[in-house]
Amino acid sequence: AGKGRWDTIHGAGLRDTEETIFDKIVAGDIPSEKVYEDDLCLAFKDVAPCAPVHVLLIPKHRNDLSQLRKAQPEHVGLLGHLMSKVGAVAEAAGLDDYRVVVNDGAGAGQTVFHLHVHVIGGRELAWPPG
Ligand code: D5M
Repeated sequence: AGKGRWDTIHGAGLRDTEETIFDKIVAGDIPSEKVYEDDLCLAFKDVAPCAPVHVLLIPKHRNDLSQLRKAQPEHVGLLGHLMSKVGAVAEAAGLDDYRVVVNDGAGAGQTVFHLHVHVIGGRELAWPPG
C-alpha cells in the first residue's frame, strides 16, 4: 500500500507499521554504499547526491520517528546518538566542513518518512539554503 497524496502533501507521514525504502536498506534487501554503522544507526550515500559528498544518517529502527516533529521524550536518547555520530560519519566520508539537514515535511522536501539526517559537503555551500 502506497502513501496517499494527501499524506504526502500534508506531511502526515506513514502509519507506523508501514515500511519505507530505508527499512529495506537496513535489512540489506536494497543495496547501499555504507559509510558508517553501529547498533543504532546506519549512514549510506544518497542515491541522488546534491553535492560531491551526500550521506544519509538514519536510525536503524524508525521507532515512530517518521519525521522530526514526531519526536517524543522517549526519542531523546536516539536523537542524541544520531547527532553525536554526525562527526564520525562526516570523517568517514572524508568531509572537513559540511552541512547537516533534516527536511521535516513534504513542503520542506521530505520524501522518505523515516527520520534521516543529510550530511552534505565537498563543495562551497551557500547560505541561506534554497
Ligand atoms: O531525503 C530522502 C533522500 O533519500 C533523497 O535525497 C534521496 C534518497 N534516497 C532515496 N532512495 C534511496 C536509496 N535507495 N539509496 C540511497 N538514497 C536514497 P528527503 O529529505 O526525504 O528528501
